[in-house]
Amino acid sequence: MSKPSIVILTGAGISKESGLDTFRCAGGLWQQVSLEDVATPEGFQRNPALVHDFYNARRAQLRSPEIQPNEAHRALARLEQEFPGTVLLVTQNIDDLHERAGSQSLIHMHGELLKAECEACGAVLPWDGDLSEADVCPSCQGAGLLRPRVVWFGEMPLEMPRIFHALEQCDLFISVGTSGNVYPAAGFVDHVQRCGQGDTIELNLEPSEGASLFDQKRYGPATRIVPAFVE
Ligand code: BJW
Repeated sequence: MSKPSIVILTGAGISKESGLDTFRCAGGLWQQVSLEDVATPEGFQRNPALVHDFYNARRAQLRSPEIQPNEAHRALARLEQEFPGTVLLVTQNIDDLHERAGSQSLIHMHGELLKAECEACGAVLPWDGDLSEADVCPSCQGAGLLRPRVVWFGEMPLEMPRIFHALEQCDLFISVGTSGNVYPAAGFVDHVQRCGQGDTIELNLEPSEGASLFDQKRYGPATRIVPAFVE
């Protein structure tokens, strides 16, 4: 890829109007389940069945016909098509709505719901059905060692060197639909301010934790403010 001059970070807020719950909004996922139980390696060790149930239900929901990319996902895909080679989309979301909208220059820094990973051999496999302790890794035949390909608290997010490099080089950093509660993504705006030269803009329903760090801010539902910003 040539130098990405626009880096876009997205979070759960961009998929909210597609019908997927956010984590920290009223009624969000962390009010439905305990994050210590379902989003930490320790929780998975303690009770793998509970963790598989949580991700199996989210995988089934993602595959249901009601869940489709929305105007905000489509606007970001158009931006990439209009300026080929200049956009890097970094999503914290594990859904596949950006891909389905047409984005190609995309990093899933917190993993992908439709993939499994073998804890024994490290193989990463497409996985669109239920996952359980009975499943066997097709690469190494290890049983009971497949886990969702997602990044839990205490684990290293994916492709961090590439992301930090892009943040340092970019002319514009756009943050969409994220609360700014979870690091390292919450620190990207600060990284651009300290180590880069790009302008920074927040597009969100309401001010995030790091809102004061952004040069510009626009607030409202993603399906309204993202297309308006891109057009
Ligand atoms: C709308 C809308 C609409 C609603 N339109 N907007 C300091 C430095 C570094 C690390 C740490 C640190 N302090 C603590 C840590 C450790 C920890 C951490 O951040 N803890 C915090 C709780 C403090 N971080 C980690 O452990 C991470 N690993 C790590 O740090 O490794 C070491 C490292 C250090 C330095 C550099 C590199 C590495 C791993 C974090 C893994 C997070 N995993 C999860 C689960 C993934 C799988 C799954 O989906 O189940 O990721 S947790 C969850 O939170 C998920 C999300 O991606 C993530 C962020 O949530 P997001 O997207 O912001 O959603 P919400 O719900 O919080 O916000 C939604 C927003 O949308 C709101 O603002 C709404 O207003 C808005 N909204 N409707 C527009 N219609």
